[in-house]
Amino acid sequence: MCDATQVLDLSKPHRRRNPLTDEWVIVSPQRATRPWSGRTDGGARLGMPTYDPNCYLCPGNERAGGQQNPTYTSTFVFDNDFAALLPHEVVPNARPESDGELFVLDDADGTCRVLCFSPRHDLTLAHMSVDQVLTVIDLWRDQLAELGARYRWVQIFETRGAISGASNPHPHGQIWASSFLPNEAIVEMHNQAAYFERHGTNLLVDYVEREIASGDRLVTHDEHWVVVVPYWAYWPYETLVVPRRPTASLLDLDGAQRRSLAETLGTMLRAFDAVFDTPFPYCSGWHTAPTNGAAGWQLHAHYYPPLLRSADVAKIPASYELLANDQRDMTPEAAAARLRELI
Ligand code: H2U
Ligand code: ZN
Repeated sequence: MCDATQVLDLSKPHRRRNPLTDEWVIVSPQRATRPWSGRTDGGARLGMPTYDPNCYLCPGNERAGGQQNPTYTSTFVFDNDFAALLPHEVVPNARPESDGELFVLDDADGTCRVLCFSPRHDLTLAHMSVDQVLTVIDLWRDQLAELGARYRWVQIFETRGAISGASNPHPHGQIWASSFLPNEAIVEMHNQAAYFERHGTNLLVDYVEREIASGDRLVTHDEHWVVVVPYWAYWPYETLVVPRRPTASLLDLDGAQRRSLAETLGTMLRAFDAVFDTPFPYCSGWHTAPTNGAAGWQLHAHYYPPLLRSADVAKIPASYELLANDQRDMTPEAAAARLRELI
């Protein structure tokens, strides 16, 4: 029998709970040394041109649908030519015909857009100036203001790098706005509201102040923003970017918060790139409050970078994870310490 009073040894397998989703992750630090002869992927992009005549996002070029991009000089937005969600103007609202509880149907009303962050094909957010990143933040906010007037959820996101599934290295993100709340939004809304009900404060505001006090999982912070590898991180170098004071939406950011965000994102992204000396791939996006409001909601961005042990070895969700439970090897504390070293 084990001694029930013993303190859990965090260098041995243990589980941590994600309070945003109420899901658990298994942390198995002792496995990080196991041998590896699995998949590798091509890493760095060398000799990238500033303009690529074959890029469908570069200024002046033609897109797959036959549309021509303007010769834009800052940022540029267009409706996705292969949109996953379509607005009711295109697919009229119809009464969903579910067939009992086993065949449930609903419509998928929404708008999808592509956001070009810069006319420069070879740039990344990590290497843009603070003012250039500020124009991207303004673009996110303008889009949220416009689409948020029509849709309940505005998912702003960026997929970077071929390993993460990006179709093009040109610096860009996307927006999928929908009249329905997607799964992640429902779960985070529920858990933040329940915490707010219990404590009268925002879950993530309380959480990041505890992280600043401990320092164990901090990546970078200033008076406005905090970046941490969350206690419950799943991806090897996963981060959470959170404003320190209660802020529900990207639209609530004041000028000082916006400037600090531009600086903070740059600091974090350059540390990412330094981990394996390669442009770090990731899936990332903003969780800004549902546009009709949500109690206790705190604005935040998730960064989910898949790279694990080198520029070309990514974590792939394993069978046990798909069947049973998420699991990671390196501790979140070790990942945060590594990122701090690289700032
Ligand atoms: P990703 O690299 O993040 O997949 O984004 C590229 C998006 O651009 C993708 O959703 C769209 C694709 O549908 N696209 C266009 O809208 N027009 C094009 O000419 C090519 C790609
Ligand atoms: Zn391009």
